[in-house]
Amino acid sequence: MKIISLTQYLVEQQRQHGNIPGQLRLLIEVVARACKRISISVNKGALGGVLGSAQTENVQGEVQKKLDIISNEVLIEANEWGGHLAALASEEMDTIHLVPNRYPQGEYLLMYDPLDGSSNIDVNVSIGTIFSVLKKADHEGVSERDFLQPGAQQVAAGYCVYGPQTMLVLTVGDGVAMFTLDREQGSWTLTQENVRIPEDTREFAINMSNMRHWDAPVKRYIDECLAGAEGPRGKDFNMRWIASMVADVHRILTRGGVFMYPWDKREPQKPGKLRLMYEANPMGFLVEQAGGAATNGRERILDIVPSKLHERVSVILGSKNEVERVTRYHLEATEEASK
Ligand code: AHM
Ligand code: MG
Repeated sequence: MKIISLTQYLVEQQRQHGNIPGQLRLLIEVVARACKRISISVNKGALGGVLGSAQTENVQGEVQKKLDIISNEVLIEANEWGGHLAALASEEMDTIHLVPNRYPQGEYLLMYDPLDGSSNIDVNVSIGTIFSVLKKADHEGVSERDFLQPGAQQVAAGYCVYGPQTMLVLTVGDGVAMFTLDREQGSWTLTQENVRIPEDTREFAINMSNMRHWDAPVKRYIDECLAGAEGPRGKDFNMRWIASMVADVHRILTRGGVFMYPWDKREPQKPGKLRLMYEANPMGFLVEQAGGAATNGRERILDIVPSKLHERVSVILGSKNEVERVTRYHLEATEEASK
């Protein structure tokens, strides 16, 4: 097998498509290097004293784990000196983080969920880092408002999954590529290109314990899946729920499926659990680039214009035909209600 490193892949992409200028290449390489460091901490687990709660809460009132905080700091330290960023924003920080004055300011804005799947950290189940990159509009200074661009404007997005293998999955708007961390070499090696999600699937991912709180269209879709070969779909479905979006999306990019974290009645004022900027947008971009679809039940995730940094959203993504079906059920319910 011809070994292609992440650097070589990025350089060749720039040569062929001109879509990875120098600052963006540096940004992606720096994020990938930070993920290697996070991976080392994750792998050490109890031996590194990194498991358990940090006894703090983030801006959304969620208890932070030690590894949430460590990963956030690793990503800040890695990114602030390179001259490629104007600012960054993280699921674990209240407001945006500006590049300190002593460093040059770059063109890009980085958003991330430093360690997704927090509830799985202490039980040794796959977790990950998710990131999204936007270009800052060309004007002096930077504020939170610069970040409030729809996901369709992302210039790059990806995640690193810390599982049996550590993998980096990346899009720069020209398909999806996967890299596996070679631990002996300490390098990222291209292991799959042109990732494609099958349009149809027999596998869904949703937290079934919330069933009684779901909206009617979600219930209709899952009921039909559960009815199996004897039901309206005429086929049996399988279910998976890892409770790490990174791991669930990784499975979908690998073999198809539909992932849903819909709005539900537990906290009706919240549009959903997952965050638009750190989770739904980057995953939506990757899934679309692999031939899948991503909506909030009514509109394409990547078309949503955010109104605040930590905005939440209902998420349905994965195999195209299934996502379209769930979205159709939502639209039919709205039409029915307005009659
Ligand atoms: P986190 O960013 O605090 O880890 O929360 C996001 C995670 C997703 O990875 C996953 O899909 C979801 O929360 C699981 O939620 P639940 O425990 O409600 O099933
Ligand atoms: Mg998360």
